[in-house]
Amino acid sequence: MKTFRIFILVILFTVFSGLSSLEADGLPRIMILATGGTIAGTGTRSTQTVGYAAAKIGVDALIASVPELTGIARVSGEQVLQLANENMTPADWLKLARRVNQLLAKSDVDGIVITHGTDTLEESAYFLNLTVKSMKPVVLTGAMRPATAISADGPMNLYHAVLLAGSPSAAGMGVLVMLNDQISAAREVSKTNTTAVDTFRTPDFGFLGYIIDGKPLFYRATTKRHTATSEFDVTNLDTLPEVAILYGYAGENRTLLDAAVASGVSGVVNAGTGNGSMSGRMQTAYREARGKGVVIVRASRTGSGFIARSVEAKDDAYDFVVAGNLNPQKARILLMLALTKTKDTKEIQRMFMAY
Ligand code: DAS
Repeated sequence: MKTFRIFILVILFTVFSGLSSLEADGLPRIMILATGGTIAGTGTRSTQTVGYAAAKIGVDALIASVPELTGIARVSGEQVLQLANENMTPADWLKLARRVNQLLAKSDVDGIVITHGTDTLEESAYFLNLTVKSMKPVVLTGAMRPATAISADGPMNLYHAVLLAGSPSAAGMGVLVMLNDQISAAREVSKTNTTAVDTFRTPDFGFLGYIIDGKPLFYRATTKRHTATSEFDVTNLDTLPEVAILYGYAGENRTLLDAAVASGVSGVVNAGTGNGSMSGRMQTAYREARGKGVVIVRASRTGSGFIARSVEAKDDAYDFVVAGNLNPQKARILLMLALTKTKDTKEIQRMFMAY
């Protein structure tokens, strides 16, 4: 009996001392999911900042290149994709969303960092903002200079992203984008410059906060629904409805719209001129497309501002939806997800105001 008691005590001691050594450092456990992009890119010389090869370095090498990470988090990595991210597809978004949801459901994962190419980073970020079912931090980061460049921006961006993903202040803020010391909301941020390191901007509202000397400082939050309060669920989806974006311009003709409709798209986002305006000729074409069951969303090519209903087009009469202040590429994502739930344009318009 005595031996048995000692045995139990030894087991309990082993378990608890094991647990306490696991948690003794108090560091958040952050999973880094790598998808490629310039942050994992290599050039042939240290001064090369264009024309390099994206998506060459694996996640372990990325983590190893920032040894300072061991001081702020217990980090592990997973190579989910390895692409120049202009090759990202909706199937990749679904894969990423599923993996993020699986990982965040685990009690030993406190936050996620996704390393991503900057070209489509805002699209993946907004897709995850609408489909991740957790309040735990999810942070996307990338780089404008390849890992081999003098003054590469990737290592500091990765360090800041891990810091942010491990910070309680980032919980419940929606999916975040962390580059160039600035914290931005997935819904609002957009790549605005082809090569500059300060390319990620939020027209109209500005960024949410920044990291100063290792501390995330938030100054505002987005008021739109996201993550844990989102009604969209992609758990059982293998594909998303096809939605095209068509760019408006002076003298536009209907050829591309007709081709999109003939190809069987479920929706079209018009990146319209100004306040989402369309010529009389294009209004007729879009109205006819709507008559064939295609959902039409009016957005703007201007890069900022709100599309008002029934101002530049007869939205009520023609049964169009307006994008609010979502840019066309984000309006497309919301429409794709909306169409997984409904074809009712009043419902879809409600979603455009809520998200
Ligand atoms: N082509 C880009 C991409 O992978 C490069 C980048 O990451 O900035 O998205």
